[in-house]
Amino acid sequence: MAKEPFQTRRKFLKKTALGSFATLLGAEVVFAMPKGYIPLALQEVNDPYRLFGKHKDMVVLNDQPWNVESQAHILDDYVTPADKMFIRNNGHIPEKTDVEGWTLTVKGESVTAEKTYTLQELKTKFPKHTYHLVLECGGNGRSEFYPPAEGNQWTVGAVSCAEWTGVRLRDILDDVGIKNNAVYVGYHATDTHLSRDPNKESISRGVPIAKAMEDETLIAFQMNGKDIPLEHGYPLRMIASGFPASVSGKWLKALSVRDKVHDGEKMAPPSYSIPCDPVEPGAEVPNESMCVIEKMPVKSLITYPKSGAMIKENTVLDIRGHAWTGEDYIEMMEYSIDFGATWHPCSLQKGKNKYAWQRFSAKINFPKKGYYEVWAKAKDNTGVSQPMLSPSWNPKGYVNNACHRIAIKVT
Ligand SMILES: Nc1nc2c(c(=O)[nH]1)N[C@H]1C(S)=C(S)[C@@H](COP(=O)(O)O)O[C@H]1N2
Ligand SMILES: [Mo]
Repeated sequence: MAKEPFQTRRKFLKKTALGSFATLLGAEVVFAMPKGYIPLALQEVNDPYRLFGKHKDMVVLNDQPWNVESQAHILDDYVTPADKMFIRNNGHIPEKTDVEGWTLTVKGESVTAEKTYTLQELKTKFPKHTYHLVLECGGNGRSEFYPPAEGNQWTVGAVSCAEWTGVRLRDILDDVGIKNNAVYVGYHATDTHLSRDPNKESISRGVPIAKAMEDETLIAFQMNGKDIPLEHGYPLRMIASGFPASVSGKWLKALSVRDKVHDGEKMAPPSYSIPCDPVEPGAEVPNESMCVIEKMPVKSLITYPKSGAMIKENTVLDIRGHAWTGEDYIEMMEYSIDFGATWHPCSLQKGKNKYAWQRFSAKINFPKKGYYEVWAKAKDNTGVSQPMLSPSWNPKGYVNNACHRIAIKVT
């Protein structure tokens, strides 16, 4: 067990005085679990008050481009507030945004005629819908793969579930008129390529036509009842929950309705792709043997308490968190305090709508003093559950849905 620097402890005490969970538990954070946890003192070097107004426990993974991760214990809200939402960029955030003159153009081989809407037209012409939707980066959990995969070393915090308001992509496509041969809808955005080459797009992905037609696939202009924050796509973005969040294009300017799989930037393998057939860890996989990720796997996160909490013997520990899946819904949630030897049910709520995460909670009694890990495991309505170890090693480190675990010490 690593000793904490004095700094960290002092800051921690300052925080508990503000009435955080620790007073409730009579707890103090004494160690870090799981791997990848960054002590408070180091995070504060980032000066978070300067950074997009994000919560001070957010972790900056990269600033060229900006990639900022949340953490399990700050994702406790049922509706993720803007300040606790991870940021994932492939290029530079647009510097100038002309909202007054903002338009969305729908084009491509499979539209009957190209059509352009102003922002105002979009907001007034079509019915508005609000959904509570998970956005999870395909690379969330990458840091746990061995051999390591290159890329942002997300631990567990590249996930959010905010309320998104907008119009259905389907309603727009119906209004434009699309041909029977439509296969895919690709997005085009205004962020700048890392090289600053104006002729290059930083990312231009999209969804198969069936996904584009779903009720919950939105062209959104509000998040949690307000304008979308700039770093999350202001003034317009696509939201297609259930797929890797890379399909949810921010700063949306155009859509291409394609008669083939969209071939935009970062559409083709190895981007957002995994081996079509399982490979051994460390294998080299040619692009032809990689398949683009669609549905995201069953997953869950313990959001309370924070890993490393200490409790007194004979006290009940309340845990809670969220569970979600790329399709259908979570039917059962279980926890273990003996490394998976025995499992016990959690109570589990329904989500507000499809693709919303679902709240779970449990009351845990520990049999005696000592060190414990609480593990959580979700199961969907088709009987598919989460693996306990990082599954299906893949060269780019995507879709790790291993059980989340936190450390607890009973004294
Ligand atoms: N235009 C644009 N859209 C984008 C990206 C981007 O770099 N540019 N990143 C994608 C990726 S990889 C993810 S995980 C999500 C992250 O959304 P957030 O930053 O709002 O959390 O946005 C997606 N949409
Ligand atoms: Mo992502």
